[in-house]
Amino acid sequence: APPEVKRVPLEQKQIQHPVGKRLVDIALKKKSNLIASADVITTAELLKLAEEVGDHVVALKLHTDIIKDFSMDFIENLKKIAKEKDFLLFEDRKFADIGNTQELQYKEGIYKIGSWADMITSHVIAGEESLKVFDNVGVVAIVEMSSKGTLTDDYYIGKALNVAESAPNVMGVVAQRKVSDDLLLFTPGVNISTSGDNKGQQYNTPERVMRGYHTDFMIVGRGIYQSANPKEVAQEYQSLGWAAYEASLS
Ligand code: BMP
Repeated sequence: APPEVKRVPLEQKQIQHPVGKRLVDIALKKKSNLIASADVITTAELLKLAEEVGDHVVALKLHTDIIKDFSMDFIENLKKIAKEKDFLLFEDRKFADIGNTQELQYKEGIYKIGSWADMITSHVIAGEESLKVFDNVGVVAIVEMSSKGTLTDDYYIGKALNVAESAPNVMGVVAQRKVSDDLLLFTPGVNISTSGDNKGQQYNTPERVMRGYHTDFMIVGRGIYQSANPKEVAQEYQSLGWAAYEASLS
């Protein structure tokens, strides 16, 4: 068997991006590598979830375009909770267009993502220059997806990583493997009670993503927001994730 690669502890990582540094500081302070994905469709549900899981997460990931009653007042309320409970707002917009269009999608429309998000996701399919439009935010580049049959094969991942590593506003990548020493790694597709859904999602355990992939942050959606007690379950994921991270250091 090949020798085990040692993982670099979070506090020793050479993070360049200010939002990356903030995220790592929150993680070390809270002893959490958990990001909850709040894929609910009303602002009331979302604010309730934010209150319930806020103490246990480093960031709350959103898909604002699925919310029926989105408003800037809602964002103001969410920002208050984020400030009080110390977590970042992460809009999972997965931009995938030319720079000019992405800029409009980022700054304009109903959501005005650029005015409130701490972090956003973007595909890198349109090349490095397309990412320049994302200012005052931490960009998390999608280099590999969790779903069955994804087109993100080794060749794509290598090319996508080159783009991500050369763009200064990229703070991390989404992937299902250890890909980069310099960028933070985010891994969705984490669930302790099921191995997938019937729409192509594939799940791993916190143990697997922390010890096997050396991921920095695990992203949990339905495992938390569809549970009977999101607060308790978020706390459970937090403990499992942090214990697995600590175990992966030795
Ligand atoms: P769930 O844990 O309910 O399967 O949710 C996973 C979340 O992570 C969703 O919001 C999805 O959009 C996102 N995601 C993913 O599942 N796989 C990826 O490769 C990239 C993602 O952003």
